[in-house]
Amino acid sequence: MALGANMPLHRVDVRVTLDRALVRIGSDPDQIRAISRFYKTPCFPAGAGPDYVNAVAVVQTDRSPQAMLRHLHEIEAEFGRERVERWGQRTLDLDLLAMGARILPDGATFDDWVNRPPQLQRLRAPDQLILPHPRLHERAFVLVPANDVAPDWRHPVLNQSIAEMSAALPEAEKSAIIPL
Ligand code: PH2
Ligand code: MG
Ligand code: MG
Repeated sequence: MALGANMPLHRVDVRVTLDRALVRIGSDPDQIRAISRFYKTPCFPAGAGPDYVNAVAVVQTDRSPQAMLRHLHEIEAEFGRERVERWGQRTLDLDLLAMGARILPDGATFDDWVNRPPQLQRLRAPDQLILPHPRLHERAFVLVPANDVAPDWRHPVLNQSIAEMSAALPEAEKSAIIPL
């Protein structure tokens, strides 16, 4: 799963927010297996807001994908997240990136979201859970931290590892992702 924040909560540094969120995410019955370094990353889309701090964690859970998504939304709410504007500023954003090799809801819907042009992506967020996350393979702020914790995980549709997808990113995008 991915963590991101670009707005302090009660004047608390976003790195502290991520630390606290990780404690919460790893609380019983779930377990955190690995945490990436924290990275300073330029906001996407460029200019839409302050830089983010991003990280990726591997979580061991028995929850279903739907239940995990609801759980992550609850934690976002506990950390002051208000869903006002898509891609706006957030105190905490928790994204489910993948669960093993699951493709949800199905390959055709996954393909549809992967191939959707950016203007349409902006217009409407998926109303159902899509796994793997349809933008995972193209975002340096996800792939670079993911490469710290799961370089060998293979994308079940694209059949490439995190290490391969990360290596395929344009150099300029990769070098903008700064370890903290
Ligand atoms: N998340 C977004 C929108 N833009 N940019 C960066 N750098 N990192 C993010 O986590 C991020 C973003 C929506 O979830
Ligand atoms: Mg996000
Ligand atoms: Mg999100």
